[in-house]
Amino acid sequence: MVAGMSGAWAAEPAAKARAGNPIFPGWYADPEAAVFDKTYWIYPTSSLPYAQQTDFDAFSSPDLVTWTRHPGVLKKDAVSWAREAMWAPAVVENRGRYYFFFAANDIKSDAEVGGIGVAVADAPAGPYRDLIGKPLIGEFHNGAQPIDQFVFKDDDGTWYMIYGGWKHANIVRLKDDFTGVRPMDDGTVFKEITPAPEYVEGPLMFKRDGKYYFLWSEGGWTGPDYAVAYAIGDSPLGPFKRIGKILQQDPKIGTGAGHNSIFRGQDDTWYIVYHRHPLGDHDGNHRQVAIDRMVFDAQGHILPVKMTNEGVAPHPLR
Ligand code: FUB
Repeated sequence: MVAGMSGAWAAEPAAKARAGNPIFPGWYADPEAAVFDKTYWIYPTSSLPYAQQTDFDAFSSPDLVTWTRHPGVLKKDAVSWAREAMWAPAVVENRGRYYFFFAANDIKSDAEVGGIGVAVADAPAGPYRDLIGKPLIGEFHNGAQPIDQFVFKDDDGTWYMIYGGWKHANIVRLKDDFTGVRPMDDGTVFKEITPAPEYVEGPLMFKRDGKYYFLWSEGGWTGPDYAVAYAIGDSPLGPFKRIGKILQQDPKIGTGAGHNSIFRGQDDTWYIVYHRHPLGDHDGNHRQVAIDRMVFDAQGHILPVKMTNEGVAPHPLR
């Protein structure tokens, strides 16, 4: 007899059938999706007043349904030049270490200290420490505010970073150790790839069937019209032509849906991870993280995303 059981075996707790949206409690935004060692990770912005945006939490899951919170994986104390407004992580593994790119201080001009930084740790949950002791990109180029970085490795091993607020997007090549940027073949260091006049911020890129998909956010993040649009190109350097919006508010589910990232599961199953405002809530910082399916048609176009309250079914990685 096992303590707490009388007679029959106690039933196993029922597995959670669906994630439910939002996928975890709390005000969080700008979710970065990553997979490390068959575990899903989400690194969001803490959606608080700027002065309180001084810590990042992370969340991990074996199946997209059950999430564990890892508090304070990167803290302002670990970055000497960061003051506030620490935003929009991009996290990658490189040669066995984990690199956490972030923006800090919401700089409005080159006279201010801040911009895009990079921190490093030996495990996905940190603790992360500033890598170079100063911003990686601390000034405006081509009109792009240095925020909202996204980092990806192309098939040839080149690491790229796409970034930019204030309606401009740039792409840079990163040095392999992430301590700086390096010129493109034509000598350009900061190449503008703003895909359309509607572009605002939150760029993301991935490759599928040889094509480069460029996603970004349009509208204002505090309001209901924030949305995600995309383009397809043959090179990460462009050119890109806007195809259309794939994610936007749904009066039955939520508003201000944007600043997304992507999980790719097995068998060409794709998920979009994004933030949204609860219905009827007009506080711009009240943003919550949700996951829904992202589906392609036979021509490789992304179908409009159907936002849900139920979220997605379990999808453990093999
Ligand atoms: O969360 C702060 C800012 O809001 C991000 O940098 C933008 O992309 C927007 O989501």
